[in-house]
Amino acid sequence: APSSVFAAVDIGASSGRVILGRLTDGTVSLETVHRFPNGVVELDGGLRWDFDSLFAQVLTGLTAAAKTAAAKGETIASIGIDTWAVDYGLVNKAGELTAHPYSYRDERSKAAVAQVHAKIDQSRLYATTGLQFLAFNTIYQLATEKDLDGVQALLIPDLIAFKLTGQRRTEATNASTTGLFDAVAGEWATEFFKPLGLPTGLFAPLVQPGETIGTLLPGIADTTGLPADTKVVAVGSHDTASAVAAVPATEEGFAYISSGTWSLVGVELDHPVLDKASRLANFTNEHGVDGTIRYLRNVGGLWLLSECQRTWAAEGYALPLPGLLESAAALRPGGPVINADDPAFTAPDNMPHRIRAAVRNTGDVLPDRPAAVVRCILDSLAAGYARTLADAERLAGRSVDVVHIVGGGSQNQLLCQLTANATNKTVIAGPVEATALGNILLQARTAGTITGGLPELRRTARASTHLTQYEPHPSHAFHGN
Ligand code: LFR
Repeated sequence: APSSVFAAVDIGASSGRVILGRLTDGTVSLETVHRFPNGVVELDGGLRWDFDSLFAQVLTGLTAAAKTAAAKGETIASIGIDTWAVDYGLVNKAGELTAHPYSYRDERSKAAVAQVHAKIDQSRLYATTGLQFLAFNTIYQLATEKDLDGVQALLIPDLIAFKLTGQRRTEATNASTTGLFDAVAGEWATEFFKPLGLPTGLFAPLVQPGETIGTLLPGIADTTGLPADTKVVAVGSHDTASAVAAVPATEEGFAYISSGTWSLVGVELDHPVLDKASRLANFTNEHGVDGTIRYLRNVGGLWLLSECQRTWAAEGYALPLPGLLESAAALRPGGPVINADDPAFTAPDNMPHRIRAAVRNTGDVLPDRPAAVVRCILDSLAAGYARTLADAERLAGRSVDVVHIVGGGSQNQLLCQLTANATNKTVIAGPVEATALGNILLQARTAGTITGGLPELRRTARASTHLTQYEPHPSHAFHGN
């Protein structure tokens, strides 16, 4: 019988799930007990997350988890939570949300960028936080808030942990995406709070992955059927931190691409790179599990594709992904390529239209077929991955032998092959559920079920995953397998 079972609450920008993870003989098996759609909603004059329904989904998932475990005579040792980064909810003294949390896709923070940089020079921000510039970083979102007196900002996973346990904490990997976190000290960059008019106690105290946040509130235990002493444990609560912890690498010189709604492309380092070249290339030094640095850049992601599908469906064409990818794979290489991380693609809108316009701006034309749009997206992502990996090698003084693609994109054979071609490197694809796996691995180590550092966690990830290898064929079209 499996010795321990752990529950991962893993929510991405387009879907969420509650997954049970079991460790048997050095491998983890995952069982999804609840899956639900997620997405930004137009609410109270902005693009926001409907947090109340998200939290209701979390409770439904935990209830299913409790039931599944009980039916097998198992006890859930702990719960870990990871979601996308950057966004927060404001909570008052009574513990109530003062508004629906904004989404990073809302454009209000764009106008606050210049305001923030007028108070603190961008180069000074980078020298301390090492964070890539994105107009939606927490620091710019906070600059749009009118009244921060008497409230606390809880990042989305921390908000879920608070609702489950009553404990207010900020998990450190996600804190490193705020723009208010010192990348070297691993503490809040307190010197920036005053000039920006932010209360010093705006954020709750930091916790590290592996620390216990608390146990379930009585009402939560009642609702879900979980024992009241079930622990909520901090994991890499930034989904990308959990995904990188589960990269099944055994090689020294590996790079990773966490490919989902976004693509996070980079390497793992011991120390941040904070120099000017790094800032100008807009690389980030986010904190990973076990004091590592996730040295990476956000490249556009499969959001471009899912938004196209959404647009086509709204126009009356429901085009399922397998067929689209097959037609896209049949097209010749060398088609138009655009900058997949152009902020023009961030907000939800007519994506095929915006992609066509971007191609036109390069002086090229895009044939009027969905397959051509899809191929353009994938060629552009692969080109962006290759460029970013070359930058990472140069800026970090590293050489990369193998590229691991994890997350939803690892299932996209065309994208994986195009990436191998564009980078001229071996690509190893999998696991798909890297975020949930990283979440579970951290919990298992916290419980003492597995021991060791990231190399051991990664060996376990490798033993638990079916991997697919792609070799570069730079001059050939994609030959599907
Ligand atoms: C990926 C991710 C990225 C972050 C973006 C916005 O899901 O967490 O790492 O830059 O979403 O939060």
